Amino acid sequence: LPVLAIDIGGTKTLVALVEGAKVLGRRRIETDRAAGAEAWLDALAGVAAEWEGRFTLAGAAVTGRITEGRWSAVNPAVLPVPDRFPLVEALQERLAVPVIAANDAQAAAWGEYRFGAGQGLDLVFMTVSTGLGGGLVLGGRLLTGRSGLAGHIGQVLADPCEGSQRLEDIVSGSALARIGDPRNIIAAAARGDTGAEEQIQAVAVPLLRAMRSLQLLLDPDYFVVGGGLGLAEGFIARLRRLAHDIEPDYRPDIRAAALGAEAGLIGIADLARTQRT
Ligand code: BMX
Repeated sequence: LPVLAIDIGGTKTLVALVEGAKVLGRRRIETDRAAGAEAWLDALAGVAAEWEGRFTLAGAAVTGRITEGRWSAVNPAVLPVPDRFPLVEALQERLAVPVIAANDAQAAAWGEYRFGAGQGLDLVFMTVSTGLGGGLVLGGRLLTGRSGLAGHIGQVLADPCEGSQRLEDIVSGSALARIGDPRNIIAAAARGDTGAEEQIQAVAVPLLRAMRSLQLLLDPDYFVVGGGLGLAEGFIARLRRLAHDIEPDYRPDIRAAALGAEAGLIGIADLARTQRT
């Protein structure tokens, strides 16, 4: 039976009916950042009403962390989620079916492992979107960690020896948006504009350095990259080009998310079915 899958990000919310790796129907709404959690859930429940009776389970992949069914922001600048919001309970009230929840990048990592780019292998998923998210599937297991934080690569200090900047402050759609319109910058770089190319490199180089560190820490089979900026034209090709300078054993093998923007939806639907979180 299909699962109602929800993906709440810092910019957009997706609501879908998912069966296996197939998205039977999908709606997109803007995440009204100022409206607050109750309003976000009301909005998505309104959309889900269209499929009432067609699902008996729901899964929510969300930006931020999940601890015992409660939702909190790790970086409120990505989305101002209230502290320890009872997400699972609040969704169960609205949808009247059992609900599971996980971090968005963790869910996407699982989706890619099960149905996408990384089937059966150790993978690190990274989403370069509003923020910078990450998820780890090692030895066939999705790591969520002691308190839901596992995979939060965006929160790692960009330079552990100096300052308190997080990697996400440099590597994310929001970081690029501080310089200019990300769409324009990406298009200009694709045309060969050197200024725009430098601006994208300022994102891509520190991301690749983080991947190199993770390669040494976990030695995964590959890295799967998703997210609006991650999947933008030329971004992964650029990462791969930069990776040529890394010696082969340390070099991350980088792939695009095979499930694209639906990795989180498909992953959380599978987790809901198999109750893995
Ligand atoms: C932030 C953090 C992560 C999330 C990542 C990508 C919050 C609200 N979010 O690092 O939990 O996975 O952003 O999120 O603390 P997105 O909304 O950009 O997809």
